[in-house]
Amino acid sequence: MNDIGRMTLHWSPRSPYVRKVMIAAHELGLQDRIDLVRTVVGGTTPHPELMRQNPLGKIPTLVLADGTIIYDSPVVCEALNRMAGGSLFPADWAARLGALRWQALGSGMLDISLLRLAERNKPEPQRSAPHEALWVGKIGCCLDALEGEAGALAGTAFNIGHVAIGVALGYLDFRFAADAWRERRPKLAAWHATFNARPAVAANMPQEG
Ligand SMILES: N[C@@H](CCC(=O)N[C@@H](CS)C(=O)NCC(=O)O)C(=O)O
Repeated sequence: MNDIGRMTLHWSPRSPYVRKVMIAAHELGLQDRIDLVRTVVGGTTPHPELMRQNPLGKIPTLVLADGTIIYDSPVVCEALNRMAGGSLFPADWAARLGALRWQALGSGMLDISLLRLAERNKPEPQRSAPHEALWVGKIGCCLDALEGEAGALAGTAFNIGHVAIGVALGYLDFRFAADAWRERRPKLAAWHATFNARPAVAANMPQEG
């Protein structure tokens, strides 16, 4: 690990995708190798400086010690895992496929939640009730599927899928607490409590600001 040097992460305490990366870095013992740069994105204001490094203008964007720039959160997490020789991305193909599917499910839930948040922030007359209903229905469907997989989540070695799903559920708590997703999903709620108890997770709770 000695040749990793110092890395720079475009960071925000509000971004759930950044939170994925921060939790992965802590799980892998790399958090002290990363300098955080508070980077404000979103809305309609472009960020030319960030876009020179990542033309998508999105965070997380990680700059390695040698200047190599990597994004998005799945790629950054896999790169960190490889640097640390970790097991967040299992070597065994079947285990890896399961971890990647859970990661996709968690990331997809975040994608929907961010669309929903943007819609909620629009003036009332511009909001689309059919979209809100579609997104609420999809998130409900994901939660019900995860309630059915809670035993597998609890019984599988901790991997990037757990990080993504735990962060997606945490984002519902952060932005959509009124949804009360734990109602009717006791097994998933119990698994999420074990997730929140991990030091890497507790050290990286979402925050305004
Ligand atoms: N698929 C990307 C999504 C990253 C993303 O959308 N980040 C948001 C912040 S939470 C962002 O940068 N939004 C700015 C924009 O879309 O212009 C990932 O997993 O890293």
